[in-house]
Amino acid sequence: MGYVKDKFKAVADEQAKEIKNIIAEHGEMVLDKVTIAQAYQGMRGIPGLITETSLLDSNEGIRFRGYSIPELREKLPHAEGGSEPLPEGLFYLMLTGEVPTQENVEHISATWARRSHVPNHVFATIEALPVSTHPMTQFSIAVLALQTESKFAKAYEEGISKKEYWDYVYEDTMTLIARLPRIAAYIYRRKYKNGEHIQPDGMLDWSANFAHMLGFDNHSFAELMRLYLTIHSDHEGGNVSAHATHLVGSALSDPYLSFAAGMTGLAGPLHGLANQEVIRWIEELQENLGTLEPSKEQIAQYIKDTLAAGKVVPGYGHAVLRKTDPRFTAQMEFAKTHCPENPTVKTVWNVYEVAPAILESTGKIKNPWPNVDAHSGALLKHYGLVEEDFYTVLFGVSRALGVLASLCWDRALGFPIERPKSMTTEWVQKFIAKSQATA
Ligand code: HAX
Repeated sequence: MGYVKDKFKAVADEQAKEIKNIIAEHGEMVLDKVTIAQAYQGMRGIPGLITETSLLDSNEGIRFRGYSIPELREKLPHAEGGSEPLPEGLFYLMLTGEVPTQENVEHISATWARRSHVPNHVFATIEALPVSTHPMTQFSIAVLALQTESKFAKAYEEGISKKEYWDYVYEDTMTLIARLPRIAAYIYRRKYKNGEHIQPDGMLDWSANFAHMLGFDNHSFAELMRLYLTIHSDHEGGNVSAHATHLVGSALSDPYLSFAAGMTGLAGPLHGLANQEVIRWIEELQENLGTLEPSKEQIAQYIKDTLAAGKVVPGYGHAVLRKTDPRFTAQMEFAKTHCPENPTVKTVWNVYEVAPAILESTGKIKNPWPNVDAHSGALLKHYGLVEEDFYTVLFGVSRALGVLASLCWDRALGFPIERPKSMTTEWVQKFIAKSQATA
């Protein structure tokens, strides 16, 4: 076994013992009540999942194993000459609970580089799709095509003990993460660069190699990718992509199948596709007004028009967060250092100044503050990655780190198949009548 895998197994065994005790001693403790409104309205706030990799506080934002994003930017190892965290380090942290050393991170970079070869049939599968196919559809299909490589599926078919599930899921996780940048870059170059593909450079870290294969070899863009791939990785367990991966994985579908489910969820406009929608919305605003830097008054009017047309203002609002998303702030800080004069970046900042008050004044939007997707497009456009319908694929590559680390945990902790109870409205009506009769 590799030493990261050994370490994960040791930490997971300890945690499994801990959980056994918790269930034995406190298993009957009630966590919260569940209301009828929650059952109808997206199960908001119902504590019904265990996800070890990160925890979301509605006011403070995400913490990965207890570390906030500013702390991660400082504590996780950086690339030589860089100052942004390497996502390899975050993966190690999510998997083991410990901040990695430079050596740990280099070990993961090297492991992923070694495993990054994508079989030809995956490229052939992508090529079979019309070039016009949305990149997220191509990406999800490519992940499914790669499922032929699943060690878990093979081992399960041959017959393995439950105790070994985690091992094969771990192996699939490492291979899948290693190959995603190559697949994503292939889709990008196929769709937007006349199929002129760029071979991987095994000497680069995971993010810099991805940037290189996309066709961006400058230092500052590689730094953006390191930050981007770190901050989009995980947002505790209840969001659509994480929950879908976890749910499908609970049926013992292998990591490829489970991750593909997560990606089809990420492709929704209320979730990951919002990053594409945000930049389109901003560019429409610029186009309609005939200026790259509309005034705050013009922006305010445009927001009101968007709301009046019955549309959402993309990049704003969140099901859990109630303050500015620290992932937005991290990108804003990056932009202040690298491209403070970019007009689209400045427009993003001006939207941030006027949108919350307008959204709040509707009286119904619970969180008027920006989320992660409000900023990313402007940064990517600045560096020349202008094809916004590719943006959610970048998000997807990053999201693999969190949801697949969690899948390793799910199997290491022996979590069972997920099966919450559902009701019909007739059942709810009878329940209300019965409760009122006994009251
Ligand atoms: N613009 C306009 N209306 C909004 C809104 C926004 N940005 N955010 C919420 N609302 C509306 C909702 O549509 C809902 O309206 P109805 O009652 O008429 O149905 C009402 O306000 C209450 O919604 P909420 O409780 O505040 O928000 P939800 O938890 O239901 O939804 C969403 C959370 C993120 C889906 C929502 O805020 C939204 O649609 N935002 C815009 C899309 C977006 O940015 N999505 C990305 C979220 C982050 C993420 O997952 N990234 O991948």
